[in-house]
Amino acid sequence: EHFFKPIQHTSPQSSHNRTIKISVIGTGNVGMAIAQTILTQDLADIIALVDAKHEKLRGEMLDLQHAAAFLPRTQILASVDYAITADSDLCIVTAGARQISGESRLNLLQRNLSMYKDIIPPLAKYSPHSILLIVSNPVDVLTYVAWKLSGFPANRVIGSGTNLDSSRFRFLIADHLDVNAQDVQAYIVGEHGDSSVALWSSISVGGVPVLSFLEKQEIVYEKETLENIHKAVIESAYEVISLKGYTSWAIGYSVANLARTLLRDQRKIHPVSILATGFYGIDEKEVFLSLPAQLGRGGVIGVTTVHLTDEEAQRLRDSAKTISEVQSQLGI
Ligand code: 6V0
Repeated sequence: EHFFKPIQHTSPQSSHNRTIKISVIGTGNVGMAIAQTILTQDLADIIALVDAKHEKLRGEMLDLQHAAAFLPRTQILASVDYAITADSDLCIVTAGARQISGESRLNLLQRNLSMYKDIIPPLAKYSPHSILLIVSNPVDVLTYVAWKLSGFPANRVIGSGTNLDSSRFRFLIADHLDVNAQDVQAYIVGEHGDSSVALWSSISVGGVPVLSFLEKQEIVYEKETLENIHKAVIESAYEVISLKGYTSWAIGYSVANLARTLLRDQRKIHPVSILATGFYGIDEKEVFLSLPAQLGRGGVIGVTTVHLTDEEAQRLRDSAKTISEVQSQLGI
């Protein structure tokens, strides 16, 4: 019982309101950018942070809590114990091992796999109805790993995939054409990173389809420009990492945007990593890669039937095969 009572209560305090809880696993650069964007955008009532490093975790929690006077009221929890994630609506996993110089990608993946064996089962146990949103790299394979380790239905396991690549693409097209990036529709699909596939025919600005316009006018030069923009997208992560050491703000906003669509049932279409078997001729049994998917409160609602050229479809199927081969070496 508190001595100081600033409020004289007129109704019993209720705790039965439906709360939205988001857990963020891994409080490195990426996890904290996501947590802080979610906080400022008022997307959750409770944010639970989990990391393996106790001091760092407590430091991040206190630092965010100290901003309470300027933010929507959100309870911020932090612990190395997964019990604090109980009853999450959404679990976002950004924990990842750092690549040791000279280390192969497969070895890095093996280390992330063993990390995921410590992370995913307790998350699934404490929040059996949650949606899992995977961010750690290689995101497509780790989304598959999370699906396997959680036992969740595939519609509730999503990788952030090419959502970020697509927003980089939209920014660069907007910058080139001097328009607002929100008026640019453009999708990059497939594997997150080097072998991603830009869907040229999906590009439109304010409803004007760019490719068919250029083809009608026979403007070859501009098509090359678009291809160079896709190359720039692929290079942009490397560029940011070489300049500042890591990427954080754009992935923070892009994941917060996914959280909003999922938890507020916005039914928006996002290019994210989902179980891709059966779409666009992909016949590998258990492969996750990014396709334009409609998302809502239940997770993945469906996949849009965008037009793919034969070459684009072939590149998607090649990526599926590569990912599947990597997965077969994991032994899970
Ligand atoms: P970071 O700053 O090294 O943070 C990683 C965090 O994970 C650290 O705080 C670690 O303590 C923590 N961690 C390590 N092991 C465990 C464990 N077993 N349990 C809990 N926490 C643990 O890395 P950063 O935040 O920069 O990147 C995180 C991951 O996101 C990496 O795999 C990146 O490659 C990936 N990204 C994915 C992107 C995408 O578009 N999908 C974009 C950017 C980064």
